[in-house]
Amino acid sequence: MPLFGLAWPLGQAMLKGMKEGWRTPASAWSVAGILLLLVGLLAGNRPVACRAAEGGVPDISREPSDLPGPLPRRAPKLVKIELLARELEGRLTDGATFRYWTFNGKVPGPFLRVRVGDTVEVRFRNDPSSRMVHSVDLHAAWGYSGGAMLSQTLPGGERVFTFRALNAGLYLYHCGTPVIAQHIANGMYGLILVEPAGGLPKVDKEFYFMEGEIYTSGPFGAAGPQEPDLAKILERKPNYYVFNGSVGSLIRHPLQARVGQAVRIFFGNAGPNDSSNLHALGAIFERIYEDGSLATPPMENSCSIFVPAGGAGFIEFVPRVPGSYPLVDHFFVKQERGLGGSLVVEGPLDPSIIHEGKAR
Ligand SMILES: [Cu+2]
Repeated sequence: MPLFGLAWPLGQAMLKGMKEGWRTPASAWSVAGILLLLVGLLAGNRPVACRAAEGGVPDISREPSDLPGPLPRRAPKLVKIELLARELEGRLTDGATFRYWTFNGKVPGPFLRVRVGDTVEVRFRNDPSSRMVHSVDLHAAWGYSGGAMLSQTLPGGERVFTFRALNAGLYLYHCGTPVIAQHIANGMYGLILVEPAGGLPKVDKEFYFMEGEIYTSGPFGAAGPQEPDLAKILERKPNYYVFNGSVGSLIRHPLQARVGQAVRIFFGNAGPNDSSNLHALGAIFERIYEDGSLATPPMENSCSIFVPAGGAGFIEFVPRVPGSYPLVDHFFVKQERGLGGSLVVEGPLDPSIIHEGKAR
């Protein structure tokens, strides 16, 4: 069985690590926990017995303006974060649903915002209705697989761990439960920003969205409830590419700004397999923070940002011309598989920047 074939070596590696001494009472996965995790993995591939009605399925996509604002200037402090693993049927596209695995019921999970030096207490719960073990691996945390070793949680359970945010930057977080690629593909990802001591430069508008792949039992466009398809994940053959978890989410809820406003977009690529080449047709990104790094000066003036699978980055620019800017991955075939969004800019047009016809 291919699934067990993957899970078994992972379990063995964990047991080996425990024997070699990195185990502490607070950090170890118990042998019983690993066995339950494997049971959960196997159970997770069974057909779903109970489905939500097609008409009443929730929209799991987070709106791109749904993120907390900049932190006030302050000294490092204790910050408490709550994450809830929830599995739920959601709208994938018109006429099709998908059984998502989420943080807090939305894709991506909440935008987490802390300051460098903060102590971050993470309370991780797995909803009683879940059928899988879940966890969280925050790339902003040092050690213990970013907390994944401290947060493997059975349905109905709760774990708490605490880390100190040592390195400023923008980082991915994701479920760290094997088969990790499946937990990511099903929707368990988000971003955490560790602000530098002085914060980021002030802008007028901030947005947050992520690209991801979805692997469904039926082909692209198939109607009805769709099951996650692990075999297609392993073959790297996604049926869908999406922004914020579902087809058309950033068209129904576009990014909105005005001419002359300073805009910042926090962008992550969940993958789990493919890299991303974010581009907005007709826009030029004026500052590009590749790999989410705040330790080096941003690159200036580029039309796209490259984000590897599991990476994050952000861009800043001032829209100069009103209109609708399609948000795409310049690997354009993805647009034929569901990807797409829109930045809508309102305001006056300066025809000296662009106009139809001969130069005036
Ligand atoms: Cu998970």
